[in-house]
Amino acid sequence: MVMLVRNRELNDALRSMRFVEDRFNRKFRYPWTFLNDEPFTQEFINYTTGMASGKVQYGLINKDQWSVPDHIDLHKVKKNMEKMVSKNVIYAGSMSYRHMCRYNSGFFYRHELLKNYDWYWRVEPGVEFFCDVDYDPFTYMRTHGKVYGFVMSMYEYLATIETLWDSTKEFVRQNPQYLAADNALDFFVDGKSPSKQGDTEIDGNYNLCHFWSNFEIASLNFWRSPAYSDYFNFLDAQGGFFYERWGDAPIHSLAAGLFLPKDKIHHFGDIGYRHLPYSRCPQDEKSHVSGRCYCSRQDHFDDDGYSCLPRWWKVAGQSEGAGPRPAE
Ligand SMILES: Nc1nc2c(ncn2[C@@H]2O[C@H](COP(=O)(O)OP(=O)(O)O)[C@@H](O)[C@H]2O)c(=O)[nH]1
Ligand SMILES: [Mg+2]
Repeated sequence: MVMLVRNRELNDALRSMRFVEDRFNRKFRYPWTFLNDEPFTQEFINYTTGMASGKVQYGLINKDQWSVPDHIDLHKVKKNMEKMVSKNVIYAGSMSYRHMCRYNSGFFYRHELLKNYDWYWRVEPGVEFFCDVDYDPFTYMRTHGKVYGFVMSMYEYLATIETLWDSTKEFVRQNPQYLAADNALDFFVDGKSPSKQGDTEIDGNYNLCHFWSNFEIASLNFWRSPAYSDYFNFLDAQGGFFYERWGDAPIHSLAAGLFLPKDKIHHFGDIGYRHLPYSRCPQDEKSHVSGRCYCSRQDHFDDDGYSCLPRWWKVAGQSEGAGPRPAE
């Protein structure tokens, strides 16, 4: 269980932990890893240690992974930030948000404390889990050959990633070997027919669909792979983390969708989840009559107009709804 978090978010961190522990982890006792760009306070450590059912570890982020690289033109960053602020783009004026997105994109999986792990579940402060998870999702991922797991999917704000798609296309042009056969390009580009083995280029316009990365259950080794490392380094050299405000969500999503066969991406249809302003609640009767879930079925982001999940169901060839509940 991995949480990147600030000291002042202690209460929200405890709230997320309470949900995760009650719904899942008290049976499994997976260790928690907390990461921060500043040292954790003793209070933060004491309270989160108390809430955890398993081991806890606290990591400080290296300064050089949370600072502006030398090749970035700070004058241009400032000018672009002001432009984005005037357009009311969310988090447009925040430098720390940019560091956070870059860290989640390119560094967390290389942290010393995660060195011995293959899998992680990303938990953010202030989220809620509505349903018991009474099987081990890590085991599910491993035994079913899955690499990336998500719960919600939606459109990104174009103003935050204006050149991300062009950069991604350029990266794939230069590195066609990384484009997976049977990738999920048709999730990102409308009207695209499913890509076939032997396709070495991607084209079309990005529809902004991505997996919401505040929840992720995924393989750390995918981010450590040559394909993703090269992709991150390429993007970092473009400077879009600072000149724009590239988020880790579209970057993780594009990488998973292009460098993996789509059947390695898993939608956790059985997980009830809230990260404001959205929540989703499994719709199948069984999840409710069994008492497994406590949530309102009106909290149904999946087929909201802003959700990309209907596209995912089509791309993945899955029927809509709560999705199959993994066998225990
Ligand atoms: N240590 C640290 N964590 C941060 C910082 N900014 C954001 N985070 C964490 O990064 C994640 C995303 O930030 P959040 O404020 O939830 O952004 P949002 O979900 O996109 O609205 C959360 O886990 C935050 O606790 C920061 O400056 N320092
Ligand atoms: Mg958040």
